[in-house]
Amino acid sequence: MSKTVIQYVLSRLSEIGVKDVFGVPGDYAFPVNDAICADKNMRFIGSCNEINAAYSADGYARVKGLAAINTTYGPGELNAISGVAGAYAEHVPIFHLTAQPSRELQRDRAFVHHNLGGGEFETFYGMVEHVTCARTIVSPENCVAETERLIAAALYHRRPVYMAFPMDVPDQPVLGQASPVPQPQSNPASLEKAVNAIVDAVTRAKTACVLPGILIARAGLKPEATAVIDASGLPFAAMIMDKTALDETHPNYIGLYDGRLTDESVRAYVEGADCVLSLGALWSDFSTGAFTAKLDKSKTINVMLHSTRVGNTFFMDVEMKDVLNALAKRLPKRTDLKGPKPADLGAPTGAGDDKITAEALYPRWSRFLKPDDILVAETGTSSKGLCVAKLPKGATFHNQTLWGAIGWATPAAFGAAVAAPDRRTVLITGEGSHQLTAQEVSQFHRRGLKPIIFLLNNNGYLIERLLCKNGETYYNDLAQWHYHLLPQALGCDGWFTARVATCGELDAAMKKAESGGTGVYIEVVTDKYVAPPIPMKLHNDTAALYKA
Ligand SMILES: Cc1ncc(C[n+]2csc(CCOP(=O)(O)OP(=O)(O)O)c2C)c(N)n1
Repeated sequence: MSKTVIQYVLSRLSEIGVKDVFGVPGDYAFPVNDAICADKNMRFIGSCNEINAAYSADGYARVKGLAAINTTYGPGELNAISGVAGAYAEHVPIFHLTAQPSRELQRDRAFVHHNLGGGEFETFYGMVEHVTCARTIVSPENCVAETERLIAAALYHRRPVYMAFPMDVPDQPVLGQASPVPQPQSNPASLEKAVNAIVDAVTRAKTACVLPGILIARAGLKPEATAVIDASGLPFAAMIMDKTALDETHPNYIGLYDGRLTDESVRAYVEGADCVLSLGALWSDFSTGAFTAKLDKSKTINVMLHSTRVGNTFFMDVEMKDVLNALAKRLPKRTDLKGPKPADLGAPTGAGDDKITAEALYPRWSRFLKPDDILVAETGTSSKGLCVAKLPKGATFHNQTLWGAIGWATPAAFGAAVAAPDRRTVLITGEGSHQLTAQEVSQFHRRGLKPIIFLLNNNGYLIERLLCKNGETYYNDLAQWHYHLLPQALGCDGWFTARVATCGELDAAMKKAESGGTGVYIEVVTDKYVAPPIPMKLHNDTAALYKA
C-alpha cells in the first residue's frame, strides 16, 4: 500500500535519525500530529510553547545531528521563528513541519482563525525565508521530490528547513517517486590543490596550531578531525563557540583562546604561530574575545563545510570530510611543537559559612563535571565563567555564542536530554534567562529525565549590569521568584531541590546531586556583582566589543 504524504515525510525523517518531534498541537495540524503519534518510530514530545519546542529541537540536534518541530498555522509557527532563527545562525538543522488551512479554504480566501484576516495564505511562508535554507508547501505531487530536496539542503547547509502542510494534504496518498539526493562530492582537482596548499603551509611553518571549530561537531566529523591532530601532532586551542569540538583531555590541547580575555600563554602561542589551521571555526565577537583576537589572515587557513581558504586563496567545491581525511594521511608528524598546558580553574576557595564568590563557584562547577556530561550553558555571566573550565573526556559544552538568545538553555537542555537520556545533562543558567522559559523544567519530569540544574541567582541581569552605562539602572532588576520552589509547582515530584547561599550549603547540595537518582534543581545565591574574569574584562572595555 502506498504511503500517505505525511507517512512518507515521517518515514524519511526517521531514516535519517529524527525519532522525536517537539511541538504544540493545533487544529490545522491535527493530521500531522496524529500521524506522528501513530508512527511506531516517532514520538510527539509536547512542549510548553513553540519557541521552547524550537530551542529543544536545537538542543536535540546539537547532540543527535538533526531534529524536528511540529507547530500549527500562524500563531504556532510564528512563536517558533525566533528559535528557528537561532538554529539557522548556529548551523543547527531542524525540520519545521507546520500546517495551513485546507487548499479549498485557501482557494476561497476564507476568513479563518489564525490568519491575519486578509485572506492571504502565503504570508507566514514568506516570513521564514531568511531563517531557513529551504522551504516548501507540500502537495501530494511534490511531496517526494520536495522532501528529498529539503533533506539534502538541511544536511548540506546544516540549517533549518520548513515544510507547510495544507490540512487536506497529509492524509492523501503520496504520488511519484524520487531517490534521496546525494550530498555533493569534492572536485578532485580542487581537493588536491587545497590539500597541497595546506600541507605546504603547515610543513613550512616553524610553529603551527589548530583551531578545531563548531562545524566539525555539526557535521559529525569529530573522529576525522581528531585523526588530523593525532597524525600531525599539532597543538590545538578552542574558541568559545567551538569549545569541546574536540576532547579537552587530548594531550595536544592547549586551552581556550579568546583573544586578550583569556590565558596569555595561549594567546601568545596561537597569535605567534606561523600557521593557524582553523577547522570550521566561526569567528564571532564573543569567540574572538570581543575582536581582541589578532590573527594575520595570510597565516591562517580555514577549512569550511564546502570550501577551504588558505591565506588569501579560496578553494571551492571541497568537502570538509575529504580535506580532513586527506590531511590525516598527508600532514607530516610534528614532534617539535609544544604549546602551553591548558589552565585549570584550580581549587575552589571558601568553606562553611563563606559567601559564594566567583572563585568559590566556578572551580566547584568545573570539578563537578564528569566524562560524557552534556553541559548546557546559558548566555550570561555563567557561560563566560564556565567556558574556561577544562572539561572531562567526552563531555560537551553547548552555548548559543552567536545568536545569544536568553531563555534558550533550559529547553535546549531538555532537548539534549531527550536525545541522550543515558548521559548526564547539566544545565547552568542565570535566573533572568530562566524567567523566559522556566516552564520547560516540567517536561524533564514528564519524560522521566533527571537533569542537574543550577540556577544562578545574582539578583538581576548581571551581564547587562556589567555592559551598560550604569549597572544599577532598574531595567536590570527582576521580579523576585522563589526559584527552588519551581520544580514542585511544575510537577517534578521527588526531585532534590535546594537554595544555597554559602559554600558549605553549596558543597552539601552538590554532594547530594552527585549521588544521582532524581532530578536536581539547585538555586545558587550570590551577591549582585559576583562575576568571573571574562565578563569583568568586557566590563572594563565595552568599547572593544561594541566599537561604540
Ligand atoms: C531573547 C533575548 N532578550 C534579551 C537579551 C539581552 N540579554 C543578554 S544577557 C541578559 C541578562 C542575562 O541575565 P541572567 O540570565 O540573570 O544571567 P547573569 O548574567 O545575571 O548571570 C539579557 C537580558 C538576549 N540576549 N536575548
